Formats: sequence, structure tokens, C-alpha cells
Amino acid sequence: MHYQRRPSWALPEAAVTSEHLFLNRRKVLAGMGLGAGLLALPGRGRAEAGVSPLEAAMNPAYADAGRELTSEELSSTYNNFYEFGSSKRISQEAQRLDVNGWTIKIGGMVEEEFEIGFEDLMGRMQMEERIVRHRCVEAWSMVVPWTGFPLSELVKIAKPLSSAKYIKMQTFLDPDVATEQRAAWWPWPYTEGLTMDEAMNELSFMVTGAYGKELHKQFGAPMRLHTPWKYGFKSIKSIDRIEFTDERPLSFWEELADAEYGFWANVNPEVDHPRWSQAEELPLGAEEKIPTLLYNGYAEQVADMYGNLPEEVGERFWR
Ligand SMILES: Nc1nc2c(c(=O)[nH]1)N[C@H]1C(S)=C(S)[C@@H](COP(=O)(O)O)O[C@H]1N2
Ligand SMILES: [Mo]
Repeated sequence: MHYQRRPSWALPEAAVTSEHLFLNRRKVLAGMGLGAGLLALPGRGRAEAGVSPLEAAMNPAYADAGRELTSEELSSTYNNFYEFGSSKRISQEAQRLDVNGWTIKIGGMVEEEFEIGFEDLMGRMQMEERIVRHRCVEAWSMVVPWTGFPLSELVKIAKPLSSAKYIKMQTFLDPDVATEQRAAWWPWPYTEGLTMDEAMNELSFMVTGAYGKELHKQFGAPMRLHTPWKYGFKSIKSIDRIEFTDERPLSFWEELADAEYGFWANVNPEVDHPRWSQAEELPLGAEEKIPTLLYNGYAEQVADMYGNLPEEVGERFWR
């Protein structure tokens, strides 16, 4: 990757943060038409424009999550990435992941199957930044500034057939690197899926960076999904395979415990997990719990999609 600026890891933390916030303020202003030509060039991909993740323009619709940003120190040292172990402290283990030469296979019900290099894909995308809430099914939450592009843009490149009803995504499989993948009781590789409507929703986001830097490995480098209105386990990390299908994909946690972790997993404070309440959540670093919101507070963007769901989905829709 050719960076216009010094890579972020070469900067002391304090400098990174202030520079990052400074850039964002400029870009939000520009996005609202108040700045002086500082917005990233519209219609141009990252490689073409020769910009780094630091250059992504803030999406003004998601410039403020209405809650305090979670510090990078906390969010990057408290992770769920079971490939590297079932504790939250896997950030060191995850550094074993090698993202050089990463490719993504795209197949199933598409006009033509293909494989694309991560760098290539990035070059074709208009990068943006969004600050969004994340609610884990375990009742902790965080607010992170992600960089990336809408999943819908990737779907356009993939050219699914009109008969495709779902998108299925998978994480890499490499037990040499991910030690927990040697344990046979897990249904590796980690798999997740969305309906095509959900995949095309503006909130479905492919994350390739966080806090104005390249994505840390423990966050799911080089590319992970983020669906902020669903419980966190839907937001699959380190994706290397995408398939379009007319059959509902069976996801990792659903296969393990379908009474607890369903396909839909939409956030709802009124439907408890079988073993705990979902009414509240504890933001990482906070002392006190806060109320959990319907669709994690994103009903405006997503509620429309669920008007005609069949009765039999019932409670499963919320877990
Ligand atoms: N491949 C993979 N993706 C995953 C997981 C995982 O174990 N493996 N955990 C999920 C869960 S439960 C959550 S809450 C989020 C955590 O993301 P974070 O570590 O960036 O906070 O990632 C999700 N994506
Ligand atoms: Mo989670």
C-alpha cells in the first residue's frame, strides 16, 4: 500500500488521535458544504485518488453516535474473535494473522464467480468514515469510528443473480494461525449471512479501518462486516469468501446454539436472551449500564425492511 502520509503506527498515540479528530472536523464541515474543497473527491476510489484510510471522508449522517466514543485502548484489547481463543484478551494472538496478499472469493448465484485481491477491491471503493454503536449479545457495547464502504457497493461489483435471496460470508480457515480452529467442536469457518435487502441497506458496512488507521487484526483485518442494528456476532471478521444463495445460510452461533443465537438477531431490549436480560447494556469503560434501544437505535434506517416477515419467524427475529 502506498501511503501519502506516515503510517499511523509511526506516530505517538496522542498525535494520532488529535490528527484524526482534526481531519474529521474538516471533512464534516466540507460535507455540509461549509468547508473549502477539503472533502475527498466524489466518485473516485481510494487507489485512484492515492489516499490512505486517514483520508476517508466522514459520512455526515453518522458523524455522531450520540454517545461517547470508546477509547481505542479499550476496544482493541477487549474482543470477540474465537478463532484466536474464547477469552476477550486475544489481541496479541490475533497478530499472527497475515493479511498480505489477502483475497476474497465471490461465488454462488452470481453472473460469474471471481476472486479479488483486497487491495484491488479497496481501490474500487469510495472510502468513508462513520461513528456507530455496536451492541454485543452479551450486553456490553461500544462506539467506534469505522472506515470502509457500504456493503451494497461490493454487491454491485459481485453482480448477484436476481434469484439470489441471501448473502453468505465466511472468515478465513487456517488452524496453523488461528489456534482455536484446531478445536473440532467449533463449526469453522465462522459463517454469517444477511438477506439481500439487509445487505443493500445503507447501514450494512464493510469495515477496513478504525480510528483513522488500518484495521487492527483483532478487529477482523483486513475486512469485516458491521451491522449496527443487529447483535455483534452478525458482524463477521476477516472475510475471505462471499457467496450468494437462495437458501438461508446457517451461521456459526446458530449452528452451535440456535435457541440463543438466531439468524436475524435484531437488537430488542424487550426480548431477553434465554439466560440474561437484554434491557440494558454496559458501554466498555463505563461504570453504569444504559438502556438498550430497539434496533440499537437505528429503527429509522431498518424498520421498513421487516414489515412483511412471515409469522413463523416470531421471536426468533429478535435473537
Ligand atoms: N470471525 C469472527 N467474527 C466475529 C466474532 C468471532 O468470534 N469470529 N465475534 C463476533 C462478536 S460476538 C462480536 S461482539 C464482534 C466483536 O467485534 P470487536 O472485537 O471488534 O469488538 O465480532 C463478531 N465477529
Ligand atoms: Mo458479541
